[in-house]
Amino acid sequence: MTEKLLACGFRNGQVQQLDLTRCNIMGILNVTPDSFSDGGLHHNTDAALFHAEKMILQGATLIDVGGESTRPGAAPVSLQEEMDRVVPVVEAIHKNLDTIISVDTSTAEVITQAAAVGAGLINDVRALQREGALLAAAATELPICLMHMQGQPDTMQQAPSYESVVQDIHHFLAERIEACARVGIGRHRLLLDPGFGFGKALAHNYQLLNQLESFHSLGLPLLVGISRKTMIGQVLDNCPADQRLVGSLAAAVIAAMKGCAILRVHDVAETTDAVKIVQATLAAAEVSRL
Ligand code: 7PM
Repeated sequence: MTEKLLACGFRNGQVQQLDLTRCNIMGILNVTPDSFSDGGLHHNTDAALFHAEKMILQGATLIDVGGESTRPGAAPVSLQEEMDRVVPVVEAIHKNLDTIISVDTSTAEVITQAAAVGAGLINDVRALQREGALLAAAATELPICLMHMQGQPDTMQQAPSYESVVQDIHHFLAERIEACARVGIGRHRLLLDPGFGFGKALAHNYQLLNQLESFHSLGLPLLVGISRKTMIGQVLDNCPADQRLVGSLAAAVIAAMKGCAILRVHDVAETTDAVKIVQATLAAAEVSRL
């Protein structure tokens, strides 16, 4: 079974603990110039710090810093560029704000450098499959989120195809848990994410959301990112990203009801309120069993 607390690095000599018995909010902090939902507003460190502080005040217990745009059709980013975007922001947040910093990267060097300046969790959409990433992540001793993606960001939405999307992703994640074990990354350090929108057609995404609880059989905490994604827009008359708040909250409530430990979202204040209602509902079931 899942442990209660996840150790996410240190801050001022203290272990930073993440409570896995509740649904935590991870606020998205994009530091790409082409970030699809915030227009790259946080490209300089002060603006990034300001937005991170706002999300913490709104209820985020983690901040996910990402410097590589993985939106469908996105061009790859050079190592130096990703490093220059991500590392100063991680360092500034670590020095100034009391939060757990997640770093959204697949790059070994970024994993190492981000950990050295205060990252508390590695969030890899490629599940440590890039050259050197497994060993770099192992050495940090930090927790790692293993996400499923079919294909690569530039082409992944062209023809997503599965035998059974739920079973295929179970199989993939189980294989990556094994790969982690082989380099000494224990299960206690892992979180799993089915990767909504990453090489999935509309039906695949909703099958995954429908069957989300099936991933509990892998015995690890779940992280889910659905906020403002195309799968919301497609059900709502193809509305643009800035009109997907209500749909995103509905999806967040479904995922929280199904026991996910971390929700990765843009709209922190709104999602925090929605999840409080879920928590009250889930807690009531426990009370009635007494
Ligand atoms: C399409 C796909 C557009 C993905 C934008 C995105 C996730 C993530 C991202 C996720 C984890 C976005 C992204 N999505 N990390 N990074 N899980 N663990 O919505 O679903 O910002 S990038």
